[in-house]
Amino acid sequence: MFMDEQATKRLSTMARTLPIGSARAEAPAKTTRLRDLLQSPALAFIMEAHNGLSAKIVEEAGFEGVWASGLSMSAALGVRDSNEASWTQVLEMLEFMADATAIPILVDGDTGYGNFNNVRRLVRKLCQRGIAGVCIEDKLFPKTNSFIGENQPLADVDEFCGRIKAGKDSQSDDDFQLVARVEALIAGWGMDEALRRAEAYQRAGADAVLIHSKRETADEITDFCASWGARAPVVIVPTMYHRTPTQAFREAGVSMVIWANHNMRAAVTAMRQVSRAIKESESLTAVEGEITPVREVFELTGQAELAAAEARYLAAGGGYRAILLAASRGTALGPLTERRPKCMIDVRGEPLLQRLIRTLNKSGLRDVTVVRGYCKEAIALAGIEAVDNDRYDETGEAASLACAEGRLYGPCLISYGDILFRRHLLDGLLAADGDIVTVVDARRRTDSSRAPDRAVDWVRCSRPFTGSYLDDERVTLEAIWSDSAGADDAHGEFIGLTRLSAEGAAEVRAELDAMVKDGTLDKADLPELFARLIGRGVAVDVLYVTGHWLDVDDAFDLASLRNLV
Ligand code: SPV
Ligand code: MG
Repeated sequence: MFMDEQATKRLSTMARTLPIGSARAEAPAKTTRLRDLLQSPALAFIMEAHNGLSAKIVEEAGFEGVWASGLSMSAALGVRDSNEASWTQVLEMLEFMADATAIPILVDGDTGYGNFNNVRRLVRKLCQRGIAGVCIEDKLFPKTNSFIGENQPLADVDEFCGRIKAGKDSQSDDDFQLVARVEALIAGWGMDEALRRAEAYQRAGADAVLIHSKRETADEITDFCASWGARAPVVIVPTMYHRTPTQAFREAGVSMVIWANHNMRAAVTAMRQVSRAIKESESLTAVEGEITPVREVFELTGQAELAAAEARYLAAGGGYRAILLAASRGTALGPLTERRPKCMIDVRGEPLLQRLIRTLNKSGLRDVTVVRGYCKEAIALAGIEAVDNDRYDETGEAASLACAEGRLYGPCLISYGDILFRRHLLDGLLAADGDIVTVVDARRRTDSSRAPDRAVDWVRCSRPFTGSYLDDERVTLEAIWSDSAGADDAHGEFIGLTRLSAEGAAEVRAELDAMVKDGTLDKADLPELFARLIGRGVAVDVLYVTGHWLDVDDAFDLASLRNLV
């Protein structure tokens, strides 16, 4: 009985995965998890996937395993389920699926792509690529899908047993699973033949048998299970008899259900709908709200992990992406901004934004995204990525930042596009601890070099600036507000330059999403975004500086900038 063998195998796996003296158990191998799913008395479910993305979605949905369907992988490649895709092309696909997921994959190996020799090589390669098991069917290469035609020829029993033995002898992992698929009912050879074949395949070393039926009811399946008993785990594919309640499979003693092709078919339905809607409307607007946001695709494919790795492995500053908010006109600068946004105002022969980007580049930040809006064509600088906020007239800084949300995967730097700062200030910010760190000018509140009626973004922090050499205590943001009057309780001025780690960027994305949902995004500026973050309990660290930066809001600022630079 297979339960006895199971106990023995389990002991051997424990010996492998728990070295003597080890205090921590390693996660069981994918092969072991598939074996346990097949041998457990509970009914297990695995779900079809046909590439890395769909495999991730299967895992995300909570399934314990993936069925790498031959039909679906072929269809995804645009070919028939008749071995038109070569086995190495399938192997490539499987490698992406195995890399993308932590759950076991049972591969539909069709007939094994030939005779015993092809099965040997297939199993060796599957083990090398981290696949947990293979299912081979007792038909002939090239195969035909079981739901096409009648009286498909079956393999000779002894020849097929040779394929099974060869596969089992070739596995490099003790727990790799070989499932033998019995097509006798599909081919119309009857129940006795199905049982005879299942028995032979189990004796040849198959870890489980898959009994396939194309009837609309599960009678054949339940009859097979009643005669088969518990000789080996039974796997089924209820595509045709989908109306049968799942409880009937439990009661029949089935071990595993394969939901065989439903992600591929769902994708066909969704892709057809979207393609038709876009073709007819010549616009994306109707479908945009109905489909997965690009941001979620980044999340699914692990963009945040890459951003964290960049921070770890690239040289200082090199892992950072800068997002510069440069969508507004700068109306206070009058005719100077008639044909260009204020960030492109000439400052002694060079646009302000170009100077800002040069400072970033010198500190190793070469991945620069500029959010454009007013006179966007005027921002044509080499080496930047442009993202447009075409609603710049009705929206504010937070909405501009949200336009770059696809780039907001940390570590990153957010800056107003109309400020300039000394490089040492940027280097200090890049080196500062914290997931969200913003620069505050402690000197600003007593500065008299600015237009008197100008609104300032004031901040209050956990403690004031001291300037002491010995003072390295953490400072965090406590409040932020705009006011044109002097603010006695402020500790300094928010200058619009902030560093985010990957985690900090995730917090900012979450806040922007919340602002979209509650309808506050369009009108909000950056200080409002920060006020919300701290209101939600997110720590915002402060890096105090005393000067060495400039912003350009009006002619007053521009005059002092031109004098200085
Ligand atoms: C597959 O998913 O490719 C299968 C199952 O082999 S079935 O199409 O039902 O035969
Ligand atoms: Mg198949």
